[in-house]
Amino acid sequence: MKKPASHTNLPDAADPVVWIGHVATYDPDRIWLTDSQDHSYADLDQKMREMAARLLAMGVKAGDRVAVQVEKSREALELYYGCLWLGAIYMPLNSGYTDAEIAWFLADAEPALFVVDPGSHHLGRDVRVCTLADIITKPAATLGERRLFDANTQAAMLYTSGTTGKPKGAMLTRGNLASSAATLAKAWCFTPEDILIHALPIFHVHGLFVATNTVLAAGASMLFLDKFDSDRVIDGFGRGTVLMGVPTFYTRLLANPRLTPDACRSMRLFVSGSAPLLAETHRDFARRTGQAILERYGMTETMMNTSNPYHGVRVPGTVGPPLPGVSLRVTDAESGALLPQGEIGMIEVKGPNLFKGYWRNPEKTAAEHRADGYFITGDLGKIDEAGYVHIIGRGKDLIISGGLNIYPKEVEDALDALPGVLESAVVGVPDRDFGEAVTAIVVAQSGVALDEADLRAALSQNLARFKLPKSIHFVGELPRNTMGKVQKAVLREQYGSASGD
Ligand code: MLC
Ligand code: AMP
Repeated sequence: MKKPASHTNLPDAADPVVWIGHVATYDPDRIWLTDSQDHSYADLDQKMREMAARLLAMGVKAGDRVAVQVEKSREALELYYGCLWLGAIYMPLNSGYTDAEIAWFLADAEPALFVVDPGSHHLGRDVRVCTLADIITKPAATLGERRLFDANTQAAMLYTSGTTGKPKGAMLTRGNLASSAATLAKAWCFTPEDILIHALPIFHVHGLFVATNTVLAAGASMLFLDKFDSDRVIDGFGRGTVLMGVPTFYTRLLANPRLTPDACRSMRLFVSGSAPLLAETHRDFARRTGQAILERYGMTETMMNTSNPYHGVRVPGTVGPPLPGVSLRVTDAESGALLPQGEIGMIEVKGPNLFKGYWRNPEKTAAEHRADGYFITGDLGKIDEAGYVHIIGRGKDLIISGGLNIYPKEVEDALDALPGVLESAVVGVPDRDFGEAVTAIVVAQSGVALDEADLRAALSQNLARFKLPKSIHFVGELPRNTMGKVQKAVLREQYGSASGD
């Protein structure tokens, strides 16, 4: 007899591997993922074990890093779960990263294996490089009993950049993945009947953990699209029930005349996160579809922190109260003193969602935590009388474009290194499509005439395309305050009108 799987009868304190095994045992034919065809939980359980057995045969052990830079595919997810089975650390990398960017991650993480797409220019590097097909066609080793790992064991490593210095590897534990997914499955009322429309990339917390693990925690299914395309997503609304997206998904859906209440008839939940959702987008979407987007707030180091309620009022322009188990406070950024309710300050969080620290970087780990264990997010906000968190701005110099983070310093350094560039400043300006658009203001060396297209082409040698400035302006000098610091607010004001029209 089939026993329905749901978050109410799944084992507690489990992790994604246990959830997969549980559904595969009790409801093996239940669909896990649909791409060009349906794949059941029993298929997934088998593929996960095969991946683990093949990785083992290739010499990968628990604790080894497996770096992965591949296009989105079901096999990539099976590799991720295979790593979890084995206790290897899954390390996804943005498929758009250039050679120069990749070099740093490989040197820092020292992976045992680097998995790439066929034809990748990374083949032949100084690390062991292979493709997914190489793994899948390898003979498998015999898997013994599955080793049990405690919640504090590292499961994944995701690199995040910073205002200064090189990107840091955030060490996420099995407990982080499990607690976050279990909390979200409950908070967002997932059941085995849910079908998530998955249109996010799978190299970030949002698409890789929030989306796929919440589905597993509920024994639900997903419709797996290779990328976001508003028409294909609207096609999916006919049988999907939940969409998770960044705000750009919602502005692009609104721009599609096929978005109607009838088109969304099977959908019960639209979630937005990774970047601020304009209150205007929230209201326009509600007007067009009759559905209130549920906005939540998270980050790589903290997984999910807050969420508007499933039952209850979803307030546009807020990210809702802290999720169960998460403690959140607002402090004075300098002194760390707690601020009275309603005042704007630094958002700090603590809970089972918090990462283990930065890879081989205890100084940075310590610098971003308070003595009592709270993580300093770098986001500025306040808590209103109803307990809802409002994100007011960022204490960190960061641009979020279409849900992807770009640190201006990295783009400025790349520009300044180009011949003929004296100095540069990079700012984010409002953009209808991406929320914020990377804009560069450049001063040429005396007597040199610079060309925008040439600069972009030169930058693209070293920077992923999403980091490239959408526009470059040339000026004689940068505005500076009396301390000599570039006045970015002045530049944002000056170059920030009507972008993205
Ligand atoms: C693509 N481009 C971008 C871009 N995405 N430029 C700036 N910002 C982006 N986000 C570039 C492309 O390289 C191309 O340039 C040009 O812009 C147009 O591309 P496009 O075809 O319009 O892009 P598309 O493929 O449709 O991608 C847009 C997108 C995608 C918004 C659908 O970026 C996306 O899926 N974003 C989601 C990111 C995400 O998952 N974030 C979660 C982080 S986790 P060119 O020059 O090549 O022609 C996190 C924690 C949390 O933050 O809380 O969730
Ligand atoms: P990342 O480092 O890629 O994980 O990005 C995390 C950052 O995204 C956070 O620190 C916030 O600045 C931002 N972010 C995530 N969700 C939201 C949201 N709902 N509203 C505003 N900013 C958000």
